Amino acid sequence: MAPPPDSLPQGEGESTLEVGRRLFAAECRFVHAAQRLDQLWPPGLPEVAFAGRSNVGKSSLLNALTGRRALARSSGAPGRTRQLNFFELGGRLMLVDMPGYGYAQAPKHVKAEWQGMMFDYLRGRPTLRRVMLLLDARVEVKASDRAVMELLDRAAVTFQIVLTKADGETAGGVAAKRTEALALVRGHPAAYPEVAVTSSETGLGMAELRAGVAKVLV
Ligand SMILES: Nc1nc2c(ncn2[C@@H]2O[C@H](COP(=O)(O)OP(=O)(O)O)[C@@H](O)[C@H]2O)c(=O)[nH]1
Ligand SMILES: [Mg+2]
Repeated sequence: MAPPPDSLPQGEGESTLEVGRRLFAAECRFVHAAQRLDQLWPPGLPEVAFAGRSNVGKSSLLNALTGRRALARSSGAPGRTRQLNFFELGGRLMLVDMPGYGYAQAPKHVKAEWQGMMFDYLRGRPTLRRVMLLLDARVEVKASDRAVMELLDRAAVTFQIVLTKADGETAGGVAAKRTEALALVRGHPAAYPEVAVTSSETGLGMAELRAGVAKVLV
């Protein structure tokens, strides 16, 4: 039987890490930015969205995963990405950089607008295969993180917790955070049973995360 068109054939004996490496070695290009729901890219390729609080490291992680320094703009000023940015990877997959949530200093109506769009996207996107939910390894889990996990449970969208900025925390601190994240996973039916530990600065966990993203195509 022919494989479904978006499947990624795994050569005999090829490791999942190699499949991930190969997927991310393909060309990745920015295709679209949506400021509002009615501007979303038409659903087509399977999508993997990167969500998390403002400044958690979403854009940096996308850049590190794809090995491009400035594919997704990363900035020191939190709350600047207020759009859904769509990046096509190798004609197989869409990577979606989401606006951050939980940034307190934005004007209320602006926050409501872009968080409304984000929630609607997460709830209703037919092609959304997985959400990478980023949590800062150095910071406690916030109410807004829990709210998003509950929303993803209700929408039955599988999410994987990804700890970011592990380079900025002690090994013991990262281990404690991972244990906390694994406990969260057990409490959320939509959570994927693995927690990724990453650093966009050092490249820690990138090969594994590429493999994790590639798995949605199998
Ligand atoms: N130490 C460290 N800083 C990081 C890492 N990833 C991102 N940052 C910094 O965190 C800030 C926010 O990153 P950005 O990717 O723009 O976050 P976003 O708002 O979630 O897209 C920037 O100043 C980055 O340089 C990391 O792995 N380690
Ligand atoms: Mg960003």
